Amino acid sequence: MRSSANTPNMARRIVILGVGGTIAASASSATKTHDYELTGTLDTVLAQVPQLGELARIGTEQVANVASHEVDNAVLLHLAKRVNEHLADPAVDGIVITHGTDTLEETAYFLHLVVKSDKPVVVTGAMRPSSALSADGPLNLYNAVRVAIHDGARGVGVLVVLDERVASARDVTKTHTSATDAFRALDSPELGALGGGKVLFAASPLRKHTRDTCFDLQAIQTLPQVDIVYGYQNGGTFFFKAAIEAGSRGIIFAATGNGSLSEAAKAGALMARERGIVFVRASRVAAGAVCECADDARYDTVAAGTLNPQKARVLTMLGLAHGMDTSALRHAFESY
Ligand code: DAS
Repeated sequence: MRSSANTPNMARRIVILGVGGTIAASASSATKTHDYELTGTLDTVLAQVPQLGELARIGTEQVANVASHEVDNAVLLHLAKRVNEHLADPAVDGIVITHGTDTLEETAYFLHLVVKSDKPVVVTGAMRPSSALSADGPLNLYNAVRVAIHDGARGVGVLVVLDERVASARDVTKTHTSATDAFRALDSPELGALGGGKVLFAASPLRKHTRDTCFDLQAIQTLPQVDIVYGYQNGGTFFFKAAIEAGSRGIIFAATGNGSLSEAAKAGALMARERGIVFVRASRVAAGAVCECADDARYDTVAAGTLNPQKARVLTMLGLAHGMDTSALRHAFESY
């Protein structure tokens, strides 16, 4: 493991962007770790971690204040724009984002694909509300800033820091509804860890990200509608029809196993492709890749590889926004 630049650095300026989530929430008692409300703001969170001022010079902006299951494409685009604007400022050395954990991985992967800078971008949150016994938010935020001031966080894309783990936004996913170590990378090594007062980087992402992607938000104002249909026994075609009728430009099928297409899903794929709608085979299984197979040629579908359905949706939205067809999307799923 290599480690360096672990010391506080008051020459560095880190901007913390608040989006909301449990880190800013509170419940009616200290023993209640569910059924809480978003009562605070980024300022409330910062007040719990005065030690941040010993790590770097801190700037703040409340970009939104919502539970992350309410984050929509408009919030996503606004956040990404603000991240790029802050990073273009030579006086800013890195960004930390506080975000709800439910859809944190989607926002982090979106930023991983559209941020145009080598400067560190670290996303964090909390599994327990700020009012809880052993609330995890304050230490997660402190650690996120420690990672953001570390030289090893430059040029490695967007990082997710929770529970003393450092993971790539490409690979990390929420694996537990309540445990503080919910965020894990299931198909690749985590990039590092925090321990013994240090940030220890151990790996680098291999796929393209940030400055090396073809995605440029300056060219787009909105993201196309892409929806996820879940696979299960006895599933029919009506969810595919509903997505098509609702105006989806892409359908992600969270299929069983290795992206298996049931007869109903094959009919859904044919209906979609006849209308020019992209159809991506992902999997409801937590780990492992959905591999390209003969059905992709038969039904003109795209295999999601190791992207889970919610991240496949993010990549498909960006691909469609940049005019990609099925074949270009296949390439994107291999590259990003
Ligand atoms: N309230 C949920 C959210 O905003 C959960 C959380 O943040 O942990 O995503």
